[in-house]
Amino acid sequence: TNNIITCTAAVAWEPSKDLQLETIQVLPPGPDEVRMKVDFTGVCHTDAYTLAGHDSEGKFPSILGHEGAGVVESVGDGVTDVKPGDHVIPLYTAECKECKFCKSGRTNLCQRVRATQGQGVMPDGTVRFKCRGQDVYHFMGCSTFSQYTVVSKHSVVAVDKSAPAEKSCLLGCGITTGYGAATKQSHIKGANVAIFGVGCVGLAAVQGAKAAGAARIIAVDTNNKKKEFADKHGATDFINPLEIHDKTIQQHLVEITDGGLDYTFDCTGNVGVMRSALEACHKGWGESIIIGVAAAGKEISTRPFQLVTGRVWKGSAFGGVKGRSELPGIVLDYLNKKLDVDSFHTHSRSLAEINEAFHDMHGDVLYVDL
Ligand code: NAD
Ligand code: DAO
Ligand code: ZN
Ligand code: ZN
Repeated sequence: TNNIITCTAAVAWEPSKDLQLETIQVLPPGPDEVRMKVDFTGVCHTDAYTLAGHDSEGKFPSILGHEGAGVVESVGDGVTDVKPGDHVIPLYTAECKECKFCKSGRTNLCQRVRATQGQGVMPDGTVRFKCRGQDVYHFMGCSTFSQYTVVSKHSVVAVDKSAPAEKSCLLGCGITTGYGAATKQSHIKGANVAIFGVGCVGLAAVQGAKAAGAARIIAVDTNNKKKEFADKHGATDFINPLEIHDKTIQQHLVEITDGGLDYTFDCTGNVGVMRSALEACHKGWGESIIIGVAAAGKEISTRPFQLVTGRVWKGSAFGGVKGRSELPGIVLDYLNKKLDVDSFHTHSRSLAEINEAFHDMHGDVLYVDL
């Protein structure tokens, strides 16, 4: 089908302004491209960050959104892995299976479409969105705040049709990020773990740690309202660092865990928390995984002796998950009730209310009905 689709999208015209509902034109998919109907999308802090103008790669006007689910409408030449009618999740971390990164077996950070994705264009350097006669940029290779979008074939995966899209969209970013980061740590079975920040990402990490058989799972959050959620997802302890006096949170954690944690995860994006998480690790082997994204220009620090004495500082994006190879299995974990996704779905809104969804995000996980 070589037609142009006319539909509605929420367009980010300029930084710090509300998104504007617009009638847009979505061009047909080119070679190696997929056009999909977006049924549902989540709203993530990264969308808000870019809209606020903090993202150096942020381009305007653009269509934001990267946590979506929907159905393939049409495909361009050279697309064999998905077909019209397939239920799909777009991937902001692509997987081409052919580049040096994909073939390394050591990372999920495919670089095949990375440069153009960062510039807000398709791999051929052009865009598939038009609004009021103007080109509109893509975002993170996904642009899910539109009823239809076009993505690279490397940036989309078909998943089980029985997964409800208003839930499975959440696997496009936050939940997979936390769950993947925890389940991919090779020695987490029987381990003592601390998770700093139990929002969407941190709670999913709690679930991953539990699923992988961690012994003790300590949730650390400055908001006491998160205790109930942490307990429900499998945390064994909850600590509010604001209630620890006369010592640091890392000193307290080291004391109550006979020398420190085997694994810690930062799910806050706060560089001070990242330091605490590293220093709460057990001497000799404890590993701290940075998941949170710090504000532009922020730097981490610790005394190098922390690393000399065996603690390891590392990080991951999208939970280290290879989207096309591994996300269908995570959707099955959800369908088989090994992974709870339903409880992350707290609010429903129409596309017309997307700005309200942004304004509400600071307390809750949201998704938008397109
Ligand atoms: P969220 O706002 O839902 O959760 C953050 C939690 O941290 C909240 O519960 C908050 O109370 C808690 N917190 C804040 N300051 C704290 C402190 N000093 N000590 C302890 N807890 C504190 O956010 P989220 O959606 O879960 O995302 C978490 C982070 O992960 C963000 O920085 C986000 O940008 C990042 N992220 C990273 C990836 C990745 O691929 N690496 C993907 C998605 C999101
Ligand atoms: O440079 O190859 C790369 C990948 C960069 C993307 C890393 C994503 C980090 C987390 C994004 C925030 C959540 C959407
Ligand atoms: Zn996100
Ligand atoms: Zn690749």
